[in-house]
Amino acid sequence: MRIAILGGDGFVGWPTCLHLSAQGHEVHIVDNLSRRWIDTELGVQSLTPMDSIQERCRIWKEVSGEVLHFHLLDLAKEYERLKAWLVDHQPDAVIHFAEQRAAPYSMKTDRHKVYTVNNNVSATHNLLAAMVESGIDAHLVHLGTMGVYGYSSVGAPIPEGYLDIEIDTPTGKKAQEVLYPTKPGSVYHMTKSLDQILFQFYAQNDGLRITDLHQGIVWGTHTDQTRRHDQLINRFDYDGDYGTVLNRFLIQAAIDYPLTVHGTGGQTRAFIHIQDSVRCIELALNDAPEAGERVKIFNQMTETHRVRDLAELVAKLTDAEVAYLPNPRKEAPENDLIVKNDQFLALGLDPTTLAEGLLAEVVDVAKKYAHRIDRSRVPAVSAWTKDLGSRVERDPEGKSLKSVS
Ligand code: NAD
Ligand code: USQ
Repeated sequence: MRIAILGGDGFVGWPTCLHLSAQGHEVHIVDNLSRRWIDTELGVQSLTPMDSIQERCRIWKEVSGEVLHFHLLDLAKEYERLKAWLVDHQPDAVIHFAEQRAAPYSMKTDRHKVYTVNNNVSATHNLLAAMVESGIDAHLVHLGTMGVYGYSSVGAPIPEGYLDIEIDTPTGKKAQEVLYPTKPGSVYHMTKSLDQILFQFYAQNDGLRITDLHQGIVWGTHTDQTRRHDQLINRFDYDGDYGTVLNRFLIQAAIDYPLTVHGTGGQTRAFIHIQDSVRCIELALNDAPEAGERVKIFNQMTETHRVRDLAELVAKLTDAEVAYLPNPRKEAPENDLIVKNDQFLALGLDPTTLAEGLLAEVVDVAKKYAHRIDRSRVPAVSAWTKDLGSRVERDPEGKSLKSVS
């Protein structure tokens, strides 16, 4: 297949490009490199030394003999170029990662809220309109999030996108299928909820073939392909805005920094290893809906864990200390989460679980590059509201942060 990978320079996008290229697909990376600019804005860098995208593509050609094509294009701001690109390249599939993906970044200031909504919603809508207008017949696979559902403890498993309900009508009860109600917990997660409505409209109105992957928190760093050469290494975010919880605990353990549990750590979240993430995308690509079919929605996760249990697990493995800190986010102190992922299991996903070997691999990568870590950027200081912000202090050593009683 000829596959356009939008956002292919990112944390999930890059290993996906390598995985699909290794399978013989013709891969085109489309990215505006905004994520690299955001590192500059925040004054942080990936734990791992990332080469330029052009250099990464050159190394992949040397290692595998396969060509990766790179196109610098902003989906949100360059609608006409995007449309012309689709007409010129006629991809069979489009994988859409190209959004601002950090909840803390999206809540930093009003400017960051506006940027996240403008970037993410415009990117998705421009793509949909351009796909219709260009007349290409491509399967669109979008990376959405488990966070569209919210994390309430309803006690029943979260289904894969749709909920069967009964409504009362004057002539009796009628069955209906609706999108599972959204309850986003940040401006970023809200943009993914808005994306869902855009997909529903374009599937029903224009017959676009769309798959939306509601992904959990991705952890790990290496895949089979990124291990093939030092310069193919994936990005690894550790800072308080872009670092995600399990990866952060692992690097914190590696640099002897207390594990930063927010609140009581009672939040339960869905997780997936990066190797499974790229495999799921491959499975979804090969299971495209027909034109006129409703949007296919998969829950792309393999297990759920409570944040404090993860901290205890990492602490046990590495002798790290655990710090219970004021939570900068507005979120339930405790929640349960049961999630269905039957569709991927039926398609052949063999889940990678939180094996000690894989956890240790991330700690080893972090130790190797520990000299690149700026400890002052570890604390999560972006607050959901001003009063929460006043409780959060930045301390490079993580020692004097106020603890929650
Ligand atoms: P990332 O920030 O590392 O990568 C996103 C890429 O998209 C970057 O290379 C960025 O430059 C590019 N991009 C952003 N806006 C663009 C635009 N307007 N035009 C062109 N390119 C643009 O993020 P990631 O961790 O790789 O996540 C990829 C996708 O998966 C995101 O949509 C995210 O919401 C979703 N997701 C990620 C996780 C996770 O844990 N990382 C979990 C669930 C879902
Ligand atoms: N947390 C801590 N300590 C930390 C960092 C986070 O306790 O040092 C807590 C947070 O308060 C939250 C949970 O861990 O309760 C998860 O936070 P996170 O930053 O790991 O994940 P989140 O903000 O939800 O976002 C990440 C990705 C996003 C993706 C989402 C999937 O950045 O792109 O959509 O995971 S999900 O969480 O399933 O919605």
